[in-house]
Amino acid sequence: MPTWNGDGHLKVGYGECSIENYVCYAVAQPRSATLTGLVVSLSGKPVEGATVEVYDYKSDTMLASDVTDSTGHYEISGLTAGKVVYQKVKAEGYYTYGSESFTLQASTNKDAILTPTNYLSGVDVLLVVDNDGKKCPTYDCVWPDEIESAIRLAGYFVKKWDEVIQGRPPLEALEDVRTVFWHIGTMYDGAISEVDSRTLIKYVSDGGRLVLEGEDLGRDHGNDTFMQKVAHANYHVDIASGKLSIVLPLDRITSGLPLNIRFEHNPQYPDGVSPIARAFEVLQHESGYSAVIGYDNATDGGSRTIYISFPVHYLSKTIRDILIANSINWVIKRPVYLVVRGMN
Ligand SMILES: [Ca+2]
Ligand SMILES: [Ca+2]
Repeated sequence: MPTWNGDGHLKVGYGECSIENYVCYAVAQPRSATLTGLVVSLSGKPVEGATVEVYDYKSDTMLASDVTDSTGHYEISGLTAGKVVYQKVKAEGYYTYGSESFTLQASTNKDAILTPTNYLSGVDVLLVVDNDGKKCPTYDCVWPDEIESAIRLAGYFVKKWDEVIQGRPPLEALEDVRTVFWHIGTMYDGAISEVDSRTLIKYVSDGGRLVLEGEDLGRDHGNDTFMQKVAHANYHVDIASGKLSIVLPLDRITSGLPLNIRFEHNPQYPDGVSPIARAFEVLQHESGYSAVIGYDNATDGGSRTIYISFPVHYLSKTIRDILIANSINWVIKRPVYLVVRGMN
C-alpha cells in the first residue's frame, strides 16, 4: 500500500515515486457527429430506399440507421464523434454492403457501392481481392489478373470482388458460389480485418470451401482465432526463406508440380507457419516451415481449405497455374476422372 511522504513523494515498498509530473485531465463532453453519403449500384445508378446502418465496431451493435432518398443520399445525425464504427447498407436485389471501420468526425461522408445479387449468377469461384490493408510494400500488392486467368484456365467461371470498390463481401456472397479464393498478396496490417475475419470464420464453420493466399496473414494475426479456425495454422516467422519442396508427392494438390520448386522471384516476407491438429503440410520452405497447408473436414460435411503463406505472384506462371488449379479442384472436390463421352 503506497503511503504519502508529505513532500510530494509516494512511498511504495522500499522505493519512492514522484507525483510532481502527474496532470489531471478534465473529461471532455462528447461531441456529436453526423454521417452522410451517397449509395449507388455497381453500375453507378443511385439506389433509393437502401437502409444504411451504423454499427459500433467493437461490440458489433447497431447505433443508428437511415433510408436513402430518391437521389441515393442518406444522413444520420446524433452520433458521437471519436467513436469507431462501420457501416452496412442493405437494399432489395443487392448484397449487403459492409464498410471497413472508421472513426466518426463531427461530419463524416461515406459513400457505398452496392453489388447486385445477379453479379454472382452461375459463378463457380469468387476471387476476393483483399486490397484494403493499411500497408503495402513499395511494389505492387495484389495481382488478381494472374489468379483470375489461372482459375479460368482450370475451367471455372470466376468473378472478382474488389474490397476497395465493393466493400467487404458478406457471408451470403461467399455462400452463393462453389468456392472462394481470397487473395491478399503482399498487403499487410489489417488486410483480413475484424469484419473479414468474422465473415471467414463463419464461412469455414458453415462448411465453406476456401483458398487463402497472402504472405503476412500470420504476421498480422499471430495465433488468433482466425489463424486457428480459417488458416488452420500456427504462425512462427515473418520471413521463411528458401525454395519450396513437396511434402505430399502423390497428392492431388501437388499433382503435376516438380518435387522442388524455385520461386521465379524471391518473395521478401513469406510467413513461416505449421499445421494445427487435423491440418496437414503440402509444401515446405527450405527453412523447414510450412508454405502451404491443407485442411479437410469434408467427410463430416465440413469445410476444405488451402492456405498459401506466400504470394503466388512470385512463382513462374506454369507453376502458379498448376498450384491454383489443383487447389481449387481439391477444395471443390472435383472428380478425378471426367465423364467419358460418347459411351451411349
Ligand atoms: Ca480486407
Ligand atoms: Ca511475412
